[in-house]
Amino acid sequence: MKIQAIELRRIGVPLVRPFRTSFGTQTDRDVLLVTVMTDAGTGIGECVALADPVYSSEYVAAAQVVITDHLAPRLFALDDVSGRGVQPALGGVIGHRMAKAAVEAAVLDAELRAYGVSLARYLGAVRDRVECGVSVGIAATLDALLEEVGGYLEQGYRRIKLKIEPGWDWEPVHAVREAFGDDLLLQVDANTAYDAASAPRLRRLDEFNLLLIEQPFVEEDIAGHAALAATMSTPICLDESVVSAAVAADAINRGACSIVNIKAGRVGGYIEAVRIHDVCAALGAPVWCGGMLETGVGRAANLALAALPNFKLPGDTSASDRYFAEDITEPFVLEDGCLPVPQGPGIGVDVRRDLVERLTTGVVLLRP
Ligand code: NPG
Repeated sequence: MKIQAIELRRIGVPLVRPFRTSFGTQTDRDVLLVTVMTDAGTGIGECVALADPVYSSEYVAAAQVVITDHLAPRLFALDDVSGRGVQPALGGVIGHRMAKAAVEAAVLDAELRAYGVSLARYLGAVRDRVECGVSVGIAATLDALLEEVGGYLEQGYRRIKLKIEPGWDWEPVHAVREAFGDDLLLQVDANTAYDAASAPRLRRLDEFNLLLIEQPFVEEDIAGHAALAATMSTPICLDESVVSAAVAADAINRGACSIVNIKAGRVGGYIEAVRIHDVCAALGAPVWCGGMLETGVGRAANLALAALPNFKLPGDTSASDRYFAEDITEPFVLEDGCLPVPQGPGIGVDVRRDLVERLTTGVVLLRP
């Protein structure tokens, strides 16, 4: 396959409600859509970088520059490119995994559409629907939190993840357990907001029988997570720390985590995400699929990934209406707490061109 052009399109999509985490509040998504045009057809990928470098060092404007100046020229130089060849071809560029993942996803989509094969089948999916959880932001009050959680449970979500930070941890978890009972699948996500000094506070969460606590400490602190894990009964799950299969294996072997959140964007693409899935399976660590408030384009690909066998816990793959009034693909609708895994060629969904045009804030066409 030869790449003839790459379109970089920015769209602005309002969220149905503000999403507050320990690192800030998201009110809308500034999404970079990457479309590759090849001699075999086109493919699309979504870049998960946020507008600001608050989740990781990457941010959407920088991803656009990196693709324009460093990734696209390397791909244009290839006479024959495949999805599996993208990561090796971009190896000379350090980091920028979210930018690389978006390009890889677009190339994979083009390749698989040309073959008539679904991404799910290509990655090794073993199920046609996946169990869904929902991630609940930090609320203004405990009452507001309980109302939001109750609404999601009524819709059928199978597990709840609460965002926590110092000052919003024991109380909200206690309130949700009291209101909804001990059988609710419940977990928490700190997004690196704690340090070793706050370990006693985190240990108090052991009384709630949580599925896991996600990323309490900064991403580089593998040793700190190992020390914490040794003193808590709640399993530690890593997100931000795990940027590759090698880091996943190292973190598990050092006892820093026993569960891994996989986000293809964070790790440089779906091929590396499958490697992480495989190494975690080999080491006996279950995984689940994280989310970055993706539109239907990224969500479709995440559902394909989440259908692999070692995705043993419900993920943050929620329905379209949890995020957007109007999704840019056909909406993903919750059915009995699950979403269907798209079965069509490539990512298996198409974008609504009229809506994407309306939401567009900028578009650039790159050529060799
Ligand atoms: O449902 O896609 C989703 C969001 C899940 O909580 C979620 N993501 O750190 O994992 C995270 C978090 C997040 C991502 C928060 C992006 C804010 C922006």
